[in-house]
Amino acid sequence: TELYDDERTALTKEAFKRAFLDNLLYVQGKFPALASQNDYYQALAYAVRDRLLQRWISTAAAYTKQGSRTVAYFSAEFLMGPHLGNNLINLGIYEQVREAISELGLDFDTLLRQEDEPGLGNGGLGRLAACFIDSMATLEIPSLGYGIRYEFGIFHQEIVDGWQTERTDKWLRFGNPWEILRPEWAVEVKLGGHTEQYRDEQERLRIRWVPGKVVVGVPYDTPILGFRNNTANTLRLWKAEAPESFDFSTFNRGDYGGAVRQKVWSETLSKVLYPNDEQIQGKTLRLEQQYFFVSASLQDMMRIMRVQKLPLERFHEKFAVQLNDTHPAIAVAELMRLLVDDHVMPWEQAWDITCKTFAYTNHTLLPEALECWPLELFKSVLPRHLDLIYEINVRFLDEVRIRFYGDEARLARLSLIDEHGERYVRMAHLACVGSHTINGVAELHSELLKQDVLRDFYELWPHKFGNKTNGVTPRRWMALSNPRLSDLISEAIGDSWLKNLDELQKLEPFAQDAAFRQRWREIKLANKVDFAAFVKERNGINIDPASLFDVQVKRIHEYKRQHLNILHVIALYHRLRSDPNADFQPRTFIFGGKAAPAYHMAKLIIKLINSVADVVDRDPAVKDRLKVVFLQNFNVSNGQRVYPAAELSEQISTAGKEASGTGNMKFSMNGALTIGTMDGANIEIRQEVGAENFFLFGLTAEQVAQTKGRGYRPLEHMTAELQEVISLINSGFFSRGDVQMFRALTDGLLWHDPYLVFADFESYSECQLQVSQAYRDVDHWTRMSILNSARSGKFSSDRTIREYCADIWRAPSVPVRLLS
Ligand code: 26R
Repeated sequence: TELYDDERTALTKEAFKRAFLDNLLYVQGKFPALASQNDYYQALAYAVRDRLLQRWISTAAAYTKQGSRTVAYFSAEFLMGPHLGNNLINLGIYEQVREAISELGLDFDTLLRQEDEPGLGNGGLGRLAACFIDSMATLEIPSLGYGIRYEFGIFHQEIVDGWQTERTDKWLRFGNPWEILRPEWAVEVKLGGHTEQYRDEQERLRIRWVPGKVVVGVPYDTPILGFRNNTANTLRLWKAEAPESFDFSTFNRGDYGGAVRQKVWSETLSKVLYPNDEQIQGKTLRLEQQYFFVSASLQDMMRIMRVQKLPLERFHEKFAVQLNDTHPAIAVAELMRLLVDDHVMPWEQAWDITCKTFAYTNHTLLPEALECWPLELFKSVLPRHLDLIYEINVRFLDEVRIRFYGDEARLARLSLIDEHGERYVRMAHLACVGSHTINGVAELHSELLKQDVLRDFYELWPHKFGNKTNGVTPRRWMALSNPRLSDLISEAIGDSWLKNLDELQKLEPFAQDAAFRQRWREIKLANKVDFAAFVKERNGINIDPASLFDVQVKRIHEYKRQHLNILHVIALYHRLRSDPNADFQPRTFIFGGKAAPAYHMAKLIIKLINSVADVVDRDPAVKDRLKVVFLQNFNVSNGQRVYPAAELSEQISTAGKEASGTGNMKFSMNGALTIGTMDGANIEIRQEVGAENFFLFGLTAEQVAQTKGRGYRPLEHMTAELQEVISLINSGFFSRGDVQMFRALTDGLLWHDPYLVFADFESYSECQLQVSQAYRDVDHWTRMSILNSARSGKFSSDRTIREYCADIWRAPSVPVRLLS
């Protein structure tokens, strides 16, 4: 007998239509006449899901049979973006399904847009995790993504009167067709309380953790498809719930209120994603979230070993765990606890297994982003882990003492406990000590890690350090988001580039082909027209598709210097007003990004951008030549619209501050040119595409350090034009006469600016002039654009994942055969 019913899951158009209409009735409970667009979306999603499950089961069977080595990617964030379009692309049925849906008289794009994207991440770090699990599935690497199923993801941004306001992100409101609940694999996680000694039946002295509370972690699984193979890996996200026993016992004592409070408290653990601002430092709930998902995941992995009848002594052979920043670093102590306390393994053996299991990726050099937990807080949440960390630290420092005889200062610098003033647990140090490999996310970043932030660890263990330059998945960021360009590329060089992005090189000769260049331009123009319609709908303003689309989309942060960009826009405005007949290349400046809710300066920068946008839009003197747009609620879905339409990509961080950047890669792949500093992966992009196809400006990381070393004095960099710009802002010109509104911003730039905006202003302005000139030579610009795409192969996350596999995980691929 056939295990799977072909009728139900066949990929033909007819079978698909039938499944879709069936689902409308049997899943959504609606007739076409009563169905909303969302009902149709849900019906479509379930039809696609049915077609994933066969792959998912086949993959599980193949991995179980082979007892494969498995990568566990631990991340507090997975910024997945919408699933439907991506799954259709990976299944290879996008066009077919589009036709089926339109033959049923429905608008396919409208249905795709119904999906509330799972925004379970802040920005770069969370989106990287999403690209990585896509690449692991495509490369057929057995892998599990482990994280938290936040009920509310990153907040929804709305601009009101130019200011950012936040609304909760209710992405689960209409249900989530992509996840499957696995209640049978729920686990208990302890928190708080105290520890005590006891003797077990064999009279051994042991430690018992008596928790103050217990929560249950319930796994929700989402299948992650490989691109046109049979692999469907798993993203396993934990939801926190109250243990039944707890509320029943409280209830039985007649304390209904207490039972409810217990339940409510338990569920807060997975309630909301923290936006990454400094305010999260020291938040008990944040540490509890981290421990919750890490403990649940490690217990789940031990269950898998039990099922596969593998002894725990082989944990590090079965699993390679990657720590996505220090957010999951508590895993080092938790694995020790599980092995030593629960499984009575000798310390030395447990430590050996632990160090062979973990590897740590660092994602930032910003000192304020390095996680440290006040000792008292840590102890109140994880009393047993604090003792384990002390023990790890004592043994670690013993080793250091012998290596660096008499160097007391070094011991203090390396210690897992910061003892200058209030005492803290240093999570980066725990991650370094418990990992066999430590990596940064771009060449420069990895070098700076060794020289700066992790210098003492580098001197101790140089062999642990390496680089893994980030990448992005070309499936979502080209095939799905830019179908016009992808079709042209496939027509020119075949379609295997989507699996092997280096093949884009084959486009190089086409840069010399006038007819091809013409089509390349037409596609960019069509994308710009689409985007202009979107802006009209969202912001109510008209932007000219013939103008240069200059885009900066990313989280708002002073180090990313959106204010450098807007100061330059004001300078252009000033030039146009001073000399109305000046020769001027029309430009549309597009901004987008969220500010952390408590980051006041970032919010002020948003207000300034919107204020300039408003003035410029109302001023007939600059009409059609200068436009500024702030795109609300920049997220994955909006990103998919903006990258294909961009012509100039703003990557203007202070050199040495942006660890890598990944938006920079998405732009370049889609044919935008970059104006950027020597920072993060910009350096490698420039290296790949060629210096002549990249607009470079600004101080290098070394010059930044020197400038600061000498004592940076912004006024030394003041030019006449910059003076005009600052005066205009301070005069209240952009704030209806309010001369105070932007004072905090301008004063910062004038008197104490760690990000050296003035120091780079002239170089930036000068470089922007070159951009405008280059844009006027249409053929030259198009050639540069084609070469940017053609030479972006390195920035596929497939390349990145291959390197992690070869150098860190040692995880071979396991092809999957479809069971029928
Ligand atoms: C302020 C503090 C609490 C904090 C700031 C920023 C906490 C967390 C973050 C997020 C960091 C770790 C992050 O997202 N880093 C980004 O990682 C990307 C993927 O590696 C890089 O491309 C990007 O350059 C880097 O900023």
